Amino acid sequence: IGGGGGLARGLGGLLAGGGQGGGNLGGLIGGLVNIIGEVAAQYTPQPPPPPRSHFMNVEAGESEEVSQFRRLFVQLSGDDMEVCATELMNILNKVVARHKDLKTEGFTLDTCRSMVSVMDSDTTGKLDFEEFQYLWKNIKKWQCVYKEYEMDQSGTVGKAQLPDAFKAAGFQLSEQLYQMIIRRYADENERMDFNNFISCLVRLDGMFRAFKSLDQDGDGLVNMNIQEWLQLTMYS
Ligand SMILES: [Ca+2]
Ligand SMILES: [Ca+2]
Repeated sequence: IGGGGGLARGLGGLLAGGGQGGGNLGGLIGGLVNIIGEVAAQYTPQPPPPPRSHFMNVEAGESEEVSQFRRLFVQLSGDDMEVCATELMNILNKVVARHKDLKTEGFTLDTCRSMVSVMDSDTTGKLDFEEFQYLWKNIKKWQCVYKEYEMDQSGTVGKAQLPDAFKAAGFQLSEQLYQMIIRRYADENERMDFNNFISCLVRLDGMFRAFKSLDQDGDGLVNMNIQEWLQLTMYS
């Protein structure tokens, strides 16, 4: 988008400038502007730069923390430079295997497919660097919240801690919603382990962002048809 949009704006500016300056010189400049206009109309924008060169460009000006994370991303994402659900599952399960303090049965492929679809803003079916970075930052943040709120011996977050834990994670929900979340994400003792806690928050965050992007005037209401509703709910 960046290349095409920038170019279009650049040409737009050039044409507008020529037109204004053409007042005195009349037809000559007018003719020139028309030619530029024709050239612009025929111009086919080049395809966006390949991921690798984009990747090198960004690397030049970024902090050590980001470039470290980028090196990690390169290792994790493989040749396609994108993280698919299986790759995400392997990464997350490696991480939790190293953190024995996080009570979890591990991340399933289905959970990871859901996380990828919720995070996949450009609908490529996989996570690029930006999408993955956003997800990873959140997981890191929510891992700290989880550690803070799993208070008893079980190492899980219970129904009683859920409102405070979610508030610390950035969400304030109604009592009814907490009930629903417990029903969907907790075990029969109404406790959430780490993978359920994270997948719930990833989805909640994604759904909040989806709503906000649809609610452009910010009045808290969205208008959608069945097609849009299904696109939103079936790819999540
Ligand atoms: Ca990959
Ligand atoms: Ca994507």
